[in-house]
Amino acid sequence: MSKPIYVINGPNLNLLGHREPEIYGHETLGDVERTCADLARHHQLELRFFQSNAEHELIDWIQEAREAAAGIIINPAAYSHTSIAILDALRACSFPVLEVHVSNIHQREPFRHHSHMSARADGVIVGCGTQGYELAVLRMARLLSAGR
Ligand code: CA2
Repeated sequence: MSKPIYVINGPNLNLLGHREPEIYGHETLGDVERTCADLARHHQLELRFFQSNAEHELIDWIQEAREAAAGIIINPAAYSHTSIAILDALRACSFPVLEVHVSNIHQREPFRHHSHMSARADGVIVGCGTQGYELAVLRMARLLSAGR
């Protein structure tokens, strides 16, 4: 049995679809999980979805993924802009890491323009709405089938 892809979501993403739809759209994280799980299945991939508001939980899941997963898709949310600890955890992973942001962080406040995670990510998907997660699943399927 091949290893799953960990899809790790940071603080406040549990509010997706419930608040600020003009920025983040109407889909909930549950909707995203269902759509991506179906898409992943078509590509013979299995997903495990996670969300936490706590930085240490995100780090624990990344460390768990080093042994248990074939890759990580991560939206670290606001920790993207602040957390060297999450960057360090991702740097300890030797499989593909894809970073997703629902909104276009480059069109928003200057403090959102830089993500520490992008220094490690093998790809970054920004401003494609919640479809960004689907694009990341497709890219992960391609990277894994190419053996990268
Ligand atoms: O665009 C993204 O995906 C972000 O990672 C989302 C983060 C934000 O801090 C980043 O700068 C960009 C915020 C996630 C919070 O999501 C909410 C959803 C609905 C209502 C309130 C917050």
